[in-house]
Amino acid sequence: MKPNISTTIGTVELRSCIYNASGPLCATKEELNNIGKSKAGAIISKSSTEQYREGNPKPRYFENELGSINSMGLPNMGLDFYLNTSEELIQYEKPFFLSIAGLSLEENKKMLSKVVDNEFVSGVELNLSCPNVLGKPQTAYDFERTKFVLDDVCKIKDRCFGVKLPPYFDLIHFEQMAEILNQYPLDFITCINSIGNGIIVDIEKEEVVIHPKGGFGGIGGDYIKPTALANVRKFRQLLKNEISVIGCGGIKNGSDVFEHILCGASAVQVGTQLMREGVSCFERIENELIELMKLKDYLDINTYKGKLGVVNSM
Ligand code: HRO
Repeated sequence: MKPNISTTIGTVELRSCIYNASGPLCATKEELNNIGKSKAGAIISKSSTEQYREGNPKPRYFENELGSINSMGLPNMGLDFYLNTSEELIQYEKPFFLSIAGLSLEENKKMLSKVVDNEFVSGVELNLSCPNVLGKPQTAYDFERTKFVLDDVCKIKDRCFGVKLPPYFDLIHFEQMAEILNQYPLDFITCINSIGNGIIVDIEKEEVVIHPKGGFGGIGGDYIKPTALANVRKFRQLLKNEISVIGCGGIKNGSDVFEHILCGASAVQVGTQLMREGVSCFERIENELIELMKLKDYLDINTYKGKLGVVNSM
């Protein structure tokens, strides 16, 4: 029998647990339609602000064989564009998630109130972790502020709703954040956003590789997989069952998906590899995951989700 890789986030059903990360190749109509036509299990938009944004000056994206660095600065078409596009995306018969990243709490509340009138958006991912807007801190590194934001936005949300988190590195921080998240009716968290404010060096030129912020930017790809897996694992252990964990970070093949699911992910998002390979990556990664599950005699992802073993002491 062919293994089943479907999943459910809140009440939203996905045929495949593999889809795109908010960010790469999901800002324009053409890009969103391409994800719709692909084997991705869902479509998520580039994080949206209320108004159109040009983003940071170029060059603002760079990749090498180990991963990527970006300081895009939230280039997007503005909320109305994504709400208007949502109707045409229903032809693909897969969920459409809207990512929002308002530059203030008021902006996020205003955008969420607008979503209430839209019947085509399946769910909302509130980005609390953009590392690249000058002068704006990553909200989810400020625990009190995160609670303040969730208090407000959870009063407005009317459908599947979750937050995109930055990576944490200290076990106490996982506990503090999980304690906050467990107080709210969230359907999911997505972890992780890029690791903020790294640098990649061009040895020949003896220079950084992107322009904004003197070369500092969010790191993605292979560089961040161990950190992503640790965040998925720790939050799965600490969060109530109603909150699904969506894994993001370093996924480029079927075994990467398998690792994220073993750590507790209910679904996974592909970022850097989507930029490299285009939307055909979804079919390839899906086939690789199915082959691996066949080898291991797993008929669906729930049979191994979160079941990562530990090593006994000698
Ligand atoms: O647009 C960006 O610079 C950006 C965003 Cl919003 C984000 O959430 N994560 C990232 O790596 N880049």
